Amino acid sequence: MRDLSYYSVRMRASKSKPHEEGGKHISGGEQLVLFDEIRGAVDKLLHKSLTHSRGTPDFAQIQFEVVDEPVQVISPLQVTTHTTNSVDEGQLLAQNLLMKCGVPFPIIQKAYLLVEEYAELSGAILIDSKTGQRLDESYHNGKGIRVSRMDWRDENFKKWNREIAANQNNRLKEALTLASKVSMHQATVAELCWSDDPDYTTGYVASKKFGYQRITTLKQYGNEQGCRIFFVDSSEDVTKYIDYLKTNPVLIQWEVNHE
Ligand code: WAQ
Ligand code: MG
Ligand code: MG
Ligand code: MG
Repeated sequence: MRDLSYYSVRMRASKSKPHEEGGKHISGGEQLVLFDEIRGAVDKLLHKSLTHSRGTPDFAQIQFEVVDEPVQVISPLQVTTHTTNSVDEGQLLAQNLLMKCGVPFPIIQKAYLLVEEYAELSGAILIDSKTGQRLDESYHNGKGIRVSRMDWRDENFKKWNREIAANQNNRLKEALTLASKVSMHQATVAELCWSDDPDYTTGYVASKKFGYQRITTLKQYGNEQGCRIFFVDSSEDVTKYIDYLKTNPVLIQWEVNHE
């Protein structure tokens, strides 16, 4: 009988040492595929790890495991692109969008201090949207929470891309997949992200209410400092929230006729 289970395939690559020994994070990736697609997924992730603008790794780990939980299928967030002309303009817009999502300005300021303090993360920082306190410090040696077990089937993504985005870009696919999974959870107030890849300056603010708001200049070209922050409603159970981020399998699917 054909195996219809999904498999989570994950990669992490670093330089100098493995992540847990303090090595520099180079690249990570996660996919959710059928058994027959595991080889292709491993190949893709291997290629991603070996050809990265943050450098050549000397440690990498790729693993797969079967996923037992039922896969939840959700729509992608709606995408809006803001073309900005400077980092200042981009950052100001990001802060305004976060405030619209309900994150008070002093908390946003605290978040930016945390980003500078924890420049070398491979996951996301979780911040209490009311107090600015970091919520994930006791997990993963403070390296941040890595959202996993999510994907967007190629065919459906390509259809969406053709009709909506016209922007053949794997990075957008990965980020929108992650942001859609993260914003689905009621504990997420908003997400702020830009890449740690020196050659990519576009980032976004995402939320269930306002969708995926891309901003083209959130940092200077050449800068290797990235950011991924989830502003969290801490009246929710944070341990359960982290478990959702790491283990709940989610597939993105765009329906042509949905509203
Ligand atoms: N879970 C949690 N945090 C992650 C994950 C993950 N699966 N993947 C990356 N991060 C964190 C980690 O700290 C990285 O250093 C940081 O985010 C940046 O990751 O055109 O490419 O993969 O619309 O470099 C956004 C805009 C691009 C895309 C984001 O992030 C677009 C990007 P990167
Ligand atoms: Mg990525
Ligand atoms: Mg990166
Ligand atoms: Mg679970």
